[in-house]
Amino acid sequence: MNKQLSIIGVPMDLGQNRRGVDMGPSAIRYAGVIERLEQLKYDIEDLGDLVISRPGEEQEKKDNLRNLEEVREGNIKLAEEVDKVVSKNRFPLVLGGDHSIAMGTLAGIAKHYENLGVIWYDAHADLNSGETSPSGNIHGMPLAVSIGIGHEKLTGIHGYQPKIKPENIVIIGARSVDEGERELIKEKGIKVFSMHEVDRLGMSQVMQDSLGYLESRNVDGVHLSLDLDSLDPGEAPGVGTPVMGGFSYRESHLAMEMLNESEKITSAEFVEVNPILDEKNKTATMAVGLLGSLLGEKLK
Ligand code: 5AB
Ligand code: MN
Ligand code: MN
Ligand code: MN
Repeated sequence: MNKQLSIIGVPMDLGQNRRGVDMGPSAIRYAGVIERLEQLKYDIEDLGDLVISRPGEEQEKKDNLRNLEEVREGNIKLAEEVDKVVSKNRFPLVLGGDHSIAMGTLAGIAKHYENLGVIWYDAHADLNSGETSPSGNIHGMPLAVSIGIGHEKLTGIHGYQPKIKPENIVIIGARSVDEGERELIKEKGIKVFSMHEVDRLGMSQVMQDSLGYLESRNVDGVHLSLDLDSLDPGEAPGVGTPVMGGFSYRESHLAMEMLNESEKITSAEFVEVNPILDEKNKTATMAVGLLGSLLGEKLK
């Protein structure tokens, strides 16, 4: 694992319609992320939080894309920051904010790779577009946008597209997938380990298969995009779009440890922590625990 790590907070909540997820970076910082990584002997550069501009007066939701201009603008800034971090050969760690920020993170990272792989650890597939979305919320679209599907104002962020190939994606934990997303998964042959597979095979096998799949794709880097709603809402209640039947903290811990052992992860983002909906900052604390395992915490 690259021990030179840069942290970027992104207080973005415009990709969905529940306030509070913009406080995610603060909550994760408050849960002790920096101290935790310092103990693991990382050389940390904290770039602070990006400034996300608020929408002016209440806007009309054009093309079924809520806050399109502001979400685009925030992601353009994020892509530039992440790009600089990768150019310095540092590991980018992005703290959200809602999941729409994955568009900017991937835009900044992917141009540095020939064949980037992505692990999407989420209760959802985030493969909607304005045409298929039941909500118009852009946090349900970043994976589609990153493979070049969606509004040009989003797919074109950072001046190139697509960012990633659909066959280099592994979705883990999906249990709430919309009709249009299902079709896209089929059409593009996207690899999905839904909750069904995790129940049948167990997390250990699923992680082994996921890593094996990406290896067979000859990826030259792997980005982990971890949405905290992948966890069961009973354990991690501080998320805006909870879906029951999720991962336990222990299962996710194991997943993170296996990713660490693989030494394949080259960038990561932890998103969708909403402290207003949380209980005593539990969800942010879990995010920090998982991050610790991902980045090498071990008992022996
Ligand atoms: B999240 C839903 N598919 O598009 C939609 O939390 C939920 O980033 C999206 O995974 C959830 O609105 C987006 C119903
Ligand atoms: Mn989700
Ligand atoms: Mn998500
Ligand atoms: Mn969510």
